[in-house]
Amino acid sequence: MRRGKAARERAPTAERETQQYTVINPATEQPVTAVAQASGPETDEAIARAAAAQQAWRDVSPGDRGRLLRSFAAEVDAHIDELAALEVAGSGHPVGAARWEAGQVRDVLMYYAAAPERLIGKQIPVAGGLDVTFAEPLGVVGLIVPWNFPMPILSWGMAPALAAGNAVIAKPAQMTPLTAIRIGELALAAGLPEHVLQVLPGKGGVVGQRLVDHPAVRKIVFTGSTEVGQQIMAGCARHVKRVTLELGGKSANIVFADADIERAAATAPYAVFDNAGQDCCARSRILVEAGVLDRFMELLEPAVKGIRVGDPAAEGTEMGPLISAAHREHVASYVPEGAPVAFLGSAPEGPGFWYPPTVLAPVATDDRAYTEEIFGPVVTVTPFSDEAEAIALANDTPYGLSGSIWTGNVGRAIRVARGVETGNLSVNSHSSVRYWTPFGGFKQSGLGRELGPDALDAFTETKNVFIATQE
Ligand code: TAP
Repeated sequence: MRRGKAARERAPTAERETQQYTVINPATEQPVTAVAQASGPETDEAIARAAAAQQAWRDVSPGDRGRLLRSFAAEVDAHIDELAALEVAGSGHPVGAARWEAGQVRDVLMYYAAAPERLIGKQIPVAGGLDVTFAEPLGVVGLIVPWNFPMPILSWGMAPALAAGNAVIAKPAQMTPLTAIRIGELALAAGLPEHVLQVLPGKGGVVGQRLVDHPAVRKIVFTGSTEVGQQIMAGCARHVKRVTLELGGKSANIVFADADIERAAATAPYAVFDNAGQDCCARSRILVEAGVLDRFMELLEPAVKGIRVGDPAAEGTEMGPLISAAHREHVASYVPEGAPVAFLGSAPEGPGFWYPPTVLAPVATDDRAYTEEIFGPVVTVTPFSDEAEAIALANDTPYGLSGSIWTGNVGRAIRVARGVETGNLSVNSHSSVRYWTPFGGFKQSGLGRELGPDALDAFTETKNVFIATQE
């Protein structure tokens, strides 16, 4: 339908009408608070403010930039319990996990607070002059953050981007904006100049899309689904905009017969049901060497049934609810009537988007529960016959984000670790994210790396300058 002149003239006002989004507590289904959603024009204004603020921020001396980031970390540290309570209410994370997540924001800020004084260039020998390189900030960086780990994922982009002298606009997920909004306030309380970090709640298709489309935003850091990540990459291509993508996963937990089977079985549930399985690193395909499958399943059952699922505000709770009713429906679609449920953990009755830890076995390798990222507490168990088959099964996915290898044989651990096409592996452990080591995916799990000593490279451009010494 064609719109008349009057309608076109009214459009800017209509677009500015403040929309509200009501955040729901996933454990109670009760509203927590309503959050104003930024419009397209408001996003443009925020980008303009960020671009202006960045000009001054890049000139703040390295020592002062580091000091301000350390103050920011101290503010976060002083508000760990408050941030954790917000994440419990707004995202349903167990309180112990939420405290750890807020602590991660502090730690990531502290780690990158040491970076401004260490943004060291090179002096390269050349004839007739001096050749030096500078690590220049990009300008305005847009962070598009998902709902599954609102605090850590925000900090992974925010801290190195700020340390390198960029201004940041962070768009939290619509469902989980509360901790990001508070972290934005803490930055100001710590003395960060206004508009150097702006948190802009709003719809992905509005605020996120505008960050992608606006030429003054020089880089996008996106974490979320592979499908939206592909659209973002295509959008960034129009401006040759820098992009880091952290996308989905379907990682394997490979258990060999020579492993400590007791420990492998006792820890396997936590490698997939942490955050109710809403974790891109979830080891959601357990591959077990056929000779120890029965023993492994015997040991896995009590471990799964022992997971403490319940009120996320209660100390000791290990697993909370899913994020929303729609997401629970999506997760449940992978366990249709007649699905091969080997055993279930517990889940509370009554309000809340609860879903019990669920183990499916045996599952055909073309079943969608085996091939697709479920992002919920559902895991499949599949036997394999030898090392080559284990590697082939682990790699039989478009994803490649994380994974675990359980074996008592060092040579095998190294061979399999080199053979599995994935960005983050752990041997006889399920650890994957440490802020001082690189994190990111192979294949359709993403592009680029976050965290670790090299993250600043993703937020700077190398400038080469030659200075003639001849008269
Ligand atoms: P996405 O739709 O990918 O959302 C992630 C972020 O992107 C959110 O902030 C979202 O905003 C924003 N977004 C959505 N459409 C956009 C667009 N066109 N332009 C710019 N930004 C946009 O993920 P989801 O719907 O939350 O979850 C869907 C599935 O993605 C999950 O089931 C899971 O499989 C996967 N997922 C993976 C991860 C990780 S860590 N890899 C994290 C979350 C989800 P809104 O909040 O407004 O939608």
